Amino acid sequence: ENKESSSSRGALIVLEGLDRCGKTSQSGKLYKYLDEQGHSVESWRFPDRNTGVGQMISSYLANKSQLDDHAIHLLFSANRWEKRSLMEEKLKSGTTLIVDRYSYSGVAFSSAKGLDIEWCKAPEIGLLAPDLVVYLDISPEKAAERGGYGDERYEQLEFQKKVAGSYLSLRDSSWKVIDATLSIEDVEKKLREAVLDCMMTCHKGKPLSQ
Ligand code: DGP
Ligand code: NA
Ligand code: NA
Repeated sequence: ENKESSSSRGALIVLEGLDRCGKTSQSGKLYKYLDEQGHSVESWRFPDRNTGVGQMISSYLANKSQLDDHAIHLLFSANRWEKRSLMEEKLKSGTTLIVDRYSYSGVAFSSAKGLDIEWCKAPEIGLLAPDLVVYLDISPEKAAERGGYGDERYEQLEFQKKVAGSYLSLRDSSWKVIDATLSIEDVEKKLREAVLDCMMTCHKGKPLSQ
């Protein structure tokens, strides 16, 4: 049984957190659960490395190219902008999107480099506002212990400490914070509860705000 009526819109669910917080595997579990429940749902992630802009970002993250901090910031933002109309289309047609990283990553990672926070926020204005932001909370030290970091540019303890500080300053009361050091099953359960709750609200006709 499909639980959504054709007139109700999908929810924009964003997962945020430090590298190695478990976001990506939790997004996958959440997607599988909602899909099996009969919801129209898609799993997205930013950066989307498949576009032309995404390939420039990917090369930068792999340390294969160098870019000015402002320039890469704008590319990350452009990567979200190039998906905006499709995102709106999906949501309006009733598909819920689970998005692994969004504008908060943009602001948290770039402001951690010392860029002005208001400057960092500016290119994000006009992107669709999430219905729910879930922050998977883990200390930078604990995250670093998890199977070690890969070779990508930002996966270093000292930098992740700065990112954690930036995220903390961005958090507001609308964020749902989940302790990412709980068992995988417990995180999954808490995430499901938060998301199902949000989806009910969206389906009651809450507008798609910006
Ligand atoms: P991921 O594919 O989720 O591992 O993300 C790749 C890396 O890029 C990760 O260290 C987080 C970082 N990142 C994600 N989005 C942004 C963004 O918008 N701006 C900046 N500066 N970094 C970002
Ligand atoms: Na990563
Ligand atoms: Na990730």
